[in-house]
Amino acid sequence: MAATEIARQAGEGARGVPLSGHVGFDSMPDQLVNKSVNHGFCFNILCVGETGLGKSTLMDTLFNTKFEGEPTQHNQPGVQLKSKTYELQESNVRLKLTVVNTVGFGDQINKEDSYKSIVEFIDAQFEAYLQEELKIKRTLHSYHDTRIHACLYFIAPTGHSLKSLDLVTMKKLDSKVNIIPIIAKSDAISKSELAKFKIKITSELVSNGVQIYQFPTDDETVAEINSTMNGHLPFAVVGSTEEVKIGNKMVRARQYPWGTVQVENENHCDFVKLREMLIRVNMEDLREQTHTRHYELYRRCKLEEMGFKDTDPDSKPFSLQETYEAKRNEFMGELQKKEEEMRQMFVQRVKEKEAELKEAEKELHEKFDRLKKLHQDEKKKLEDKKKALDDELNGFKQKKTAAELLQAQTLQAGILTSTWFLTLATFPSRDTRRSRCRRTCVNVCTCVCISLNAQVILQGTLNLDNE
Ligand SMILES: Nc1nc2c(ncn2[C@@H]2O[C@H](COP(=O)(O)OP(=O)(O)OP(=O)(O)O)[C@@H](O)[C@H]2O)c(=O)[nH]1
Ligand SMILES: [Mg+2]
Repeated sequence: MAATEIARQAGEGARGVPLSGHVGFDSMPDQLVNKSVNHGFCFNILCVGETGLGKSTLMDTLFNTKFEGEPTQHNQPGVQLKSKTYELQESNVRLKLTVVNTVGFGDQINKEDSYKSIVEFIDAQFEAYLQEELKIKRTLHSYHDTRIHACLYFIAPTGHSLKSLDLVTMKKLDSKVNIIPIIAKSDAISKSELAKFKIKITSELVSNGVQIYQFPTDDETVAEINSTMNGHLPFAVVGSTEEVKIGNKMVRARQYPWGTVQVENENHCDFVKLREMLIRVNMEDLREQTHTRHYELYRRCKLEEMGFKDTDPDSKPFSLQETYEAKRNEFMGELQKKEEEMRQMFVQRVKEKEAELKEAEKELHEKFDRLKKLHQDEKKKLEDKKKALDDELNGFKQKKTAAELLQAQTLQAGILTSTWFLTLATFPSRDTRRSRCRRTCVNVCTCVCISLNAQVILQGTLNLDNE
């Protein structure tokens, strides 16, 4: 290579110098290959498609193995993403393959939100990678990169057109992942219908602005095959792990009463084209596109959202430190504002609470006064009642005394009368009789008087009671 050519390739600012002999850095590509082979590769495929469209069968057919894909029921409440990672080895190359399945996709009556969990899953993988990148102690060389490198979008072989669900989902995913649309179970449509179906799908994708992955044509070694294959999209595939003897060869095929569909026969379906493009020719490009295009977009949006930018308003470079300080000041300002707002709110709440408490206190005082008055009234009533009862008791006692007195006097009068009659009978002397009789008369009269007096008192008491 001429010195000028070397200088041109090295770019401006570097001077090309010719070598006088072999140095050895031409082994760099080999070193790179060896390093990559030792480290191993990882590839992540997302299969989006309705339940039972042949996703698991196609994965098994593509990698010539049996992954543990269980059939899904059609009664899922929403779309769930299930990922499984497998270690594969071919010659001395190890591949860490992750297959992500959209379980329950297209099974709900309302399919409006079906794409959401897929978008969230893809973003979550980007976020995990970004977090790893932003760590102070990064371990990206040993980090298991789970970002989706290829999304195989399974289209049902209706022969009509794309469903709204397909268009909406692909539109939501096209800026996040490399979409490769494929017509699943393509043995279900005739050759002429399939050709029309492909044209219809392509025109619908174009008219709806859905960006599907284009096999790269910038590398001249694969430019021709890739541009031819771009014209065959979407690939119409058939999957099968069943082996059938055709001639003297065992081939993977699907057998029907009317004939056999050979999976790897390019006249029967595009399975071979898909395998060539996905695995044998463009696997590295898919990985690269994921990192340089889709992840880069996610990272840029995320960092901008966080307030990071490359240039200030005057288009001068803005360092990370400056961005951090600007963001920090902004944050502190906001924090202070929030603190002040909260303080004001607290004072306001305290005032409100105080007013409420004062109101409650006032109400309590009023209630207390009312109860106190009620109690005093009640007390007065009880005292009056007690006084009346005491008076009644005193009256009763007086009546009892008078009654006892009357009873005693009546008894005494009776005794004296009996004594007088007895005296008359016992003392015959006239004088004695007269004096005794007089005394007895006085006594009787006294008794009668006392008795009458007692009766008057008693009568008076009764009258008083009646009043
Ligand atoms: N006609 C036809 N049938 C297929 C094809 N691929 C798979 N099948 C059949 O379709 C049925 C479902 O295949 P799966 O591979 O389990 O489909 P799936 O999409 O993984 O299903 P879920 O994981 O349950 O959503 C099976 O009976 C397969 O044999 C195909 O290319 N053509
Ligand atoms: Mg499956």
